Amino acid sequence: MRVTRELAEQLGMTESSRRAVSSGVVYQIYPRSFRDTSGDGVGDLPGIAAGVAHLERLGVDGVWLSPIHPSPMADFGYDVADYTDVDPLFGTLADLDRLVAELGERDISLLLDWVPNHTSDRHAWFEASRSSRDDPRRDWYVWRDPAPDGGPPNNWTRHFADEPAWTFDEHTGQYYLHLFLPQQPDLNWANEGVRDAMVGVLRFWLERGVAGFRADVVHLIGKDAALADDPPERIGVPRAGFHDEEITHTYLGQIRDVLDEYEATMVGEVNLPDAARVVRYVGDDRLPMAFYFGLLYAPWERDTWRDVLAYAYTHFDGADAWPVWALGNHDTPRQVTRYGSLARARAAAVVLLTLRGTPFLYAGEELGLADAEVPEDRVVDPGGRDGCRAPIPWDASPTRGWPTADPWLPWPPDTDDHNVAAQEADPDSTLHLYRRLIAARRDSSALALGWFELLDGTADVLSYRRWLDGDERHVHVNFSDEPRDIAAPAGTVVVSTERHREGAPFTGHLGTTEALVVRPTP
Ligand code: TEU
Repeated sequence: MRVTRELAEQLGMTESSRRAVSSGVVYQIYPRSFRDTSGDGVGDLPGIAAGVAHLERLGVDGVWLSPIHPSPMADFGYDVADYTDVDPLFGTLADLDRLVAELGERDISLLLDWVPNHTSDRHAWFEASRSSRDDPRRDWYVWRDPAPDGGPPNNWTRHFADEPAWTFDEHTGQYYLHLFLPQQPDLNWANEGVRDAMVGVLRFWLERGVAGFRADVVHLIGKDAALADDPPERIGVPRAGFHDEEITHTYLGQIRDVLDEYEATMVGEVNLPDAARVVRYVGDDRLPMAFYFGLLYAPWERDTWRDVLAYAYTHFDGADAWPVWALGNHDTPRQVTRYGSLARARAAAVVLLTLRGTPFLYAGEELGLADAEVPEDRVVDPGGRDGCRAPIPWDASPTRGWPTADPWLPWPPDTDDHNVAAQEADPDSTLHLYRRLIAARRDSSALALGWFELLDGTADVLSYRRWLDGDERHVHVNFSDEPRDIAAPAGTVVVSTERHREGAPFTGHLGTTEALVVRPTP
């Protein structure tokens, strides 16, 4: 739902919230896996353009692309070697321009992935930086002398392995910091040249008509100059889960000024477990919005979901911040795999698409995909995340609508039923459930913009209401694998995981793992 300035004013929304809401429902594409046109078994930009009709029918308002820039692919694009170009694997700048136009014609905006914390070790900035201690780019990265024993400068642990976050550079005799792979050196945001260069990167893409960005691990960019040791209980814990420095908010202020010039948006990946910390990254002088991953990491348990929602809204509503929710992404096993059943994944989708906050979908979840089983000899990701990155099946043919039957990763399971064409043909499919949910959200100001309040519900059933002015919806989710009857206000079923119930009166009965949206009787 697009929110004009006038409507935002009427509703008393902050500018940050208005811009966040305006991106509606966002669909994440992992470009390697969406659709291939070149025949090399890796998805590409013309492939995404060929798939826009699917996005339009789904009804999404925005698309976020995981990185498409030139990269040695040590972390599959999250190691950027050039921020202002497109990797030939994915196509050309002209392909990107065409995609922006194709999406724009359908009123879908494009968000790129901006990776501000680190570059590739093959980026020209890092090659210069490591060439000599006197190079003007030396200070663009975080270099430190060895500890007195010759070991790393502090006890920080990197991601993806229980190893130091430092690599020694023989040539210049110092260590450089990398919170992720050694091929992903951390930039030094304390250096003004780095900040200006990154602003230049944002401008480059905003000038080309991009609507905004997803900012990769943006909470990591500020570093305390002392780089003090972690306390003993944190040794071995990668920093991305707790690193939280005040100075980052100042850097985000400079970023926000640029976004504001273009009326652009940004969603920060602030991977902190405490919503109270995450909201501090959101506001009119910092990020327009930030992911909150409380539900992404929650097991399929009614009490846990209830607690996460209660705590999150206390902090987000309390700070007048608009949350961003996701149940899947390219780093996390898919919902069907995590919860252990398609029925639960479908019920979870009802929650995702009826929350207060912007929902992000991960390509393939609308098809009910599970993770691919990746045999050992085909494992490619250093972080063990290949399963959720399997290619999207477009039909049931041997090549699943791709030019090759053997793409870069194995297919997900059950592609006979779980492909775009088959799901399209079956009105009871997960794809149609997602479409009905997105349409219901668009049709109801209570669902799109309204307030959130938990209702009492019965054990095993999560119940909440959304409302705005005269519009109201109730959501009931049966977390148990048996039917449940609850005492709830009567109304009409608007959307259900059991399609045959839609349009019928709601009397408090919920089938096995059923989730539904009710318009209460006034
Ligand atoms: O992810 C950050 C992050 O915290 C993840 O490493 C996550 O904790 C892990 O994957 C769980 O298995 C972002 C990107 O989404 C990820 O793909 C990149 O690898 C990472 O940053 C480095 O850029």
